Amino acid sequence: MRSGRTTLSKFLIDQLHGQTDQGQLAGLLVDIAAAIKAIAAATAKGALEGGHGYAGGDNVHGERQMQLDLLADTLMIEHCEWGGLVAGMASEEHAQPIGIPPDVQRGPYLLVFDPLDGSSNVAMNVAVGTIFSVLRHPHADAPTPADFLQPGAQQVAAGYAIYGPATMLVLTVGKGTHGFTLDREVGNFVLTHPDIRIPEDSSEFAINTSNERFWEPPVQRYVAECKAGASGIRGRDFNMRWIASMVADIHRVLMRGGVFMYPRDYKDPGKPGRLRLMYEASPIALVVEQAGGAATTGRQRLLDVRPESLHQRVPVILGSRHEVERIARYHAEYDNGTDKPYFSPLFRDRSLYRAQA
Ligand code: AFP
Repeated sequence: MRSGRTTLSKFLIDQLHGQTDQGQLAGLLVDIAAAIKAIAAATAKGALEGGHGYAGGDNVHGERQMQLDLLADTLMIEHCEWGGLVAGMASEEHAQPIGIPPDVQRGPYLLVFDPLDGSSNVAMNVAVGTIFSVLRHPHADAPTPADFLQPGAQQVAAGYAIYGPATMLVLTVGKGTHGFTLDREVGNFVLTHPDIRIPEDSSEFAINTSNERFWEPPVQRYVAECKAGASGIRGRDFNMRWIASMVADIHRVLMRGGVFMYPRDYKDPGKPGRLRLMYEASPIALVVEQAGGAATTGRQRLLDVRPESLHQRVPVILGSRHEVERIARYHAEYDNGTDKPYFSPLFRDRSLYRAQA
């Protein structure tokens, strides 16, 4: 690594050295970082400019769109569409992929993003974030929606920004996970958290326990064992955190370990999970795996899930490797009927719980 402060650009020159698309991938990540700086500036204004309220409509998922959702979405598009580096983009805020302007050269990448994750928390001044995923565009023609439907393992880069007390950018290009802090005076992202490693063991879990009655038995079993603490089979006390802003919950897991769960539940049987595969689960799964953690639906490695649609939802369990492996084992034991009689047979056989991830 070069001497002095390592800025994002310097870091990318070193990380991507020798890669044939070094300049292009670095260029796109720098464009994304520029968008993130602009979104950071907008979120930091708080209510001062009156732009933090409800935008007056719903997005494609029927969720209330906040003014900042729309602004962040526009900023991502504007910063990334002109560089000749993307062939198309897809955003949580758009039903269909976003084309690039007709007079701009098509680039080799597809960019998928959630412009402002956790935006329902903005009014409470809770940390929010941006999540992004970079895929290779598989051919030279204009992309079709099907071109975006690549499993997370094929991502060439992924990451997130967190707009907290400090703005941080955490990313991976498949060579570890690295964190940068925005130096606001200078306007640079500076490498402050090289090679983040998630501890393999942890005594902290994050889940919205108000949904407990809707969870599948393996998740109920895991959380019940954590809550039993030192007097239960885990033999130690666990702590719980839930910020309800995925990026903030994930950032804590990266910084000190833990397991984050938004599992399958039957609150709304039509949805196999709350979080979206392509611009929430897959990019975060790559970041977590590259930091030594694990990421699963409970029944399948998240990075192996092949998307069937752009806005597909998926169960998400990720973080400290040994805890995630335990939860995956509980799912397997439940599915093949070898788990302890933790729940009554009547409960076990409910068909809703038998659906596959
Ligand atoms: P918003 O972007 O609509 O605020 O949703 C954020 C989120 O998808 C994710 O960041 C949280 O983990 C999750 O919602 C929290 O959901 P609950 O309110 O159901 O706990």
